[in-house]
Amino acid sequence: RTKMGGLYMLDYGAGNVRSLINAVEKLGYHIEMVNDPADILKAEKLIFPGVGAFGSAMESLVSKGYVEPLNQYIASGKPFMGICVGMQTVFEGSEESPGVQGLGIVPGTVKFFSKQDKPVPHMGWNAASVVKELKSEDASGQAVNYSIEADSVYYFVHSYAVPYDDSLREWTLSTTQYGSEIFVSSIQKDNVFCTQFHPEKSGFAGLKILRSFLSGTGFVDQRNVITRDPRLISRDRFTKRVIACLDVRANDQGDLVVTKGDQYDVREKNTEAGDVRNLGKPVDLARRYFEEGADEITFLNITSFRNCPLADIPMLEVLRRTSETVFVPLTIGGGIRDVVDPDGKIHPALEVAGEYFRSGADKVSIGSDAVYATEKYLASGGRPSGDTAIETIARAYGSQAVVISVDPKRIHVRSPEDTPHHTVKTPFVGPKGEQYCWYQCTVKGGREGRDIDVRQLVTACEKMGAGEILLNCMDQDGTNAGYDIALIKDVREAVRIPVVASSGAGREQHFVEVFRETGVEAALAAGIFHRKEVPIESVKTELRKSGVSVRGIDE
Ligand code: 1PR
Repeated sequence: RTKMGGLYMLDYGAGNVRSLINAVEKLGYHIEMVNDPADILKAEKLIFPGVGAFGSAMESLVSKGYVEPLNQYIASGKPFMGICVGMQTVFEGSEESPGVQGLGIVPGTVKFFSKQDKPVPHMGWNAASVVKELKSEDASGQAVNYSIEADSVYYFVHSYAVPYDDSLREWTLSTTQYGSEIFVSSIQKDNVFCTQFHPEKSGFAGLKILRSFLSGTGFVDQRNVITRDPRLISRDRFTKRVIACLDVRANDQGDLVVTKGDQYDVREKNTEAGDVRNLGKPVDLARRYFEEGADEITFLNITSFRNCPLADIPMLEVLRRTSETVFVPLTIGGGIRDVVDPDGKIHPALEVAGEYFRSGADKVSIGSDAVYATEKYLASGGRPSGDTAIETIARAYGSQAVVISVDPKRIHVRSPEDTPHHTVKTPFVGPKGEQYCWYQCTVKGGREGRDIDVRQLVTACEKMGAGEILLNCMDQDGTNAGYDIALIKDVREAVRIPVVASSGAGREQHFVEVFRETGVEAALAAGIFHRKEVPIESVKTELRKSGVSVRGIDE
């Protein structure tokens, strides 16, 4: 391990910084946490990975007495790197938190993305077009672009950004286009380097950027830099995501294994005992999928409804170990709700989620509890109560960190008039030839159906602050027969947040079909990857051939 003295991270405890620590350590550096204002002035290099809302980030800086030393540090010319909200705080303010003053090092205000032409948050992989280059080799040897490359894409997750305009020209290192908006995706001037995207979550391409910051001198002489007009080179290169999902549970011997059901039944049918199907070890499989090009990994702890003490320690350990080798976003689902320890101690869902974020999760996925929250929401005539898991977690960690996992089941009807629920015309006709169905929400891993439909659930959850929908379909799960296109299309049209299609993928063409016909942002599969029937790379090759933009494997 290269010991670089004086590398510090400014953390105020608002989310997943473990991934950044792991990324830095993987690159051979040791990083220390800032514990008090004096540490900031001691630092030789400083990284500020902001998470959560702009206002709470600034409030933490103020209350901890970090603002003054931070300004002093930056003015001293020592290398500074801000990530995501850490970048936003160097501006003057943000529409997210009106009236809250930013550090004001860079002129301009962070603005909300327009939802007119695209889902918000901007969550996924997009390019960063670098607009600065060196006139000649810089004497310091620092690459002006910090290894941001034209043909790579990087992981973004945010609802607010700084729109590009010419007053920002001297600060803008790269711009990114999302829909019709061009925003500043990284800034660089003298010793300041910030990215709106997450290098620690951007695979090998992101690690290169971190390495460039860590190993470089961190200072670029501005007299040596030329800037191009971003509007001439921008185009939207937002990609569709391919997600590998690992259903995890303890087998009958008590070991955590990756399992996979057929329509949610995970027990072997050909053994007398009906053992839990074992498809591998969670940490190893996640690493394999990362290396094979998965854009995201989702873990679902599928038996979490059988009360287990906080925080199902083995699952936390799985996350911690996974985040040491996997540098793409990690989602964890199963058991995100208020839990009661065997000794009666209550842990609110917010605390449970916090444990997962600190262990390396970027998002939590809520299943059963989202159904109960929706029931409560509907019963109160559509008024959010403010105290559900969705709301409390979204408030503290941001909407982008809250995924709703939906486990619907088809209920066939002859005609839409036969049910008060929202129906869809389905090619999967019912036992009596019914051509319509409504999608019933279930809880407890599909064991119990409730009287609400998927449309009710997703629209209510969006209002309560969820940032993404993970849309399963119990009837398709494990069938390899393709996604339920009608269901997915219906949900895609009902909400503005990103939707992940799930259940039923059996071959490459199914991914092409689901993206083309529904417009979803991501498609998830489990069985075909676990059984090595279809490699992730061939899914992406097929998608690319069909004109769907996807991230390549960058190493
Ligand atoms: O209710 O918040 O504790 O969450 C429980 C979570 O566990 C939910 O996200 C629920 O979807 C999941 N879950 C519970 N039981 C099962 C089961 O299979 N018995 N897994 C289960 C559902 C998830 C799917 C699967 C796709 C793709 N499986 O995401 O990975 O259908 O499969 P395929 O590509 O092989 O067709 P809570």
